Amino acid sequence: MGRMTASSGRRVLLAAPRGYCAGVDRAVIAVEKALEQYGAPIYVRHEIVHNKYVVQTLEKKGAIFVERTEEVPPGSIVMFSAHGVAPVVHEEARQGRLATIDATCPLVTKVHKEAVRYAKEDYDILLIGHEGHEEVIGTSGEAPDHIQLVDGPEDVAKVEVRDPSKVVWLSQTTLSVDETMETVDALKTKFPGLVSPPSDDICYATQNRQLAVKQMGADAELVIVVGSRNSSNSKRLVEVAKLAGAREAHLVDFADEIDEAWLEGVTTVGVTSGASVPDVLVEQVLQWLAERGYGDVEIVKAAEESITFSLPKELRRDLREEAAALVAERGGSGTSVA
Ligand code: 10D
Ligand code: SF4
Repeated sequence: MGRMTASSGRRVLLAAPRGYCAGVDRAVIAVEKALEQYGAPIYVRHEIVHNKYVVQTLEKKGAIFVERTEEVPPGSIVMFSAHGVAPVVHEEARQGRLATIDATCPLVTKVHKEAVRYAKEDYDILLIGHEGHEEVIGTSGEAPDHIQLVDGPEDVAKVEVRDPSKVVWLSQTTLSVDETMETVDALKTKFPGLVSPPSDDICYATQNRQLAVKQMGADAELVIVVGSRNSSNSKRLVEVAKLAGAREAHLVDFADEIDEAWLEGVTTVGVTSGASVPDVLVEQVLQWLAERGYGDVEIVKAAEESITFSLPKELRRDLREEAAALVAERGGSGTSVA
C-alpha cells in the first residue's frame, strides 16, 4: 500500500473479468488477419464491435466501415460484424458479387439457430432485446413472421400471440440479466405456458462482467465503465453498478472524458470495461486515477474465463480469387480488388 493510500484510504476496485470477450477478440483478429492476408481495403459491414477506439485503429490499418451492403463495391471482400446479420444480408452480398467473411460471434449464431428451430415448429417467438440494436435486427431477420421484439418489462402488456401454449422467449446476448428476468417473469404471468430457451442466450461474458460490477457496486461510491455509447453490454454495466449501490456510474470511451468533479468525496472508485473494450484503455484510466491519489488497486474477481473461438472459416480460403471470380462470372463490371 502506498503512502498516499495509507493516509487517504483512496483505492480502486478493478473488475475481473472485464474487457474483451472471446467473440470480440475473434472478430477483431479476423479483421487484422484479413487485412494482412488480402491487403486493404477490407470492407466491414457495421462496426466490427461497438468500440470507437477499435474502429479508429482498424480504419487506420485499411478497414472501411459501412452500414449498408450496397455501399461495398462489387468484387470486394466484406466482413460481417460480431453482432450478426439477417439471412437477407447474405443474399445482398451474393447479389452484389461480394466475397464474405462472417465474424458473427458463435454465441449470437446459437440464438439465430434457436430462432430458426422454433419458427420451424411454428412457435411465436418473443425476442427480448433493445429496439434498433444490430443484433436483434439480425436475429429477427431469421424468422420475421414468427418473431416479435419485447424491449423490457413495460413492453409485455402489448404482446399478443396466436396460441398461448406455443410461445418461447429468446434474447439478445448482452442484456441486463436482472432486467431480463423481470421481463420473463412478466411474460410468464401473461403466458404461463411460455417456453424458455434451451440454454442461456445472455452470454457468459455479459453475465460475468455484470457479476463483477455488482460485487464492486456495494463498496465503490463511483464506478467508471470504459466503453462506447452504442455498446449495449457496456451501458448495462453502468445500470448494474447503480442498482448495486454505486452513488454514480459513468461510461467513458477514454480517460480524458473523466470529470475531476466525479471524484469529490470519493474514497473507492470501481473500474470495469465492456466486452468490446481493449485493456489499454483501462490502463489509461488507472493511470489517470493513480495521478490523483487512487493508486492502490484491488482486483474484484467474480469468475474465471478461458473460452476462445477459432477464426471465421472463410479466412482459410482464398477470398481474393473468389471475389475476382464472382466479378468475372457476371461479366466483370465491378471494381476488381485483385
Ligand atoms: O452493443 P453490444 O454490447 O451488443 O456490442 P459490443 O460490440 O459492444 O460488444 C460485443 C458484443 C457483441 C458482438 C454482441 F454479442
Ligand atoms: Fe459473443 Fe458474448 Fe462477446 Fe457478444 S458479448 S461477442 S455474444 S461472447
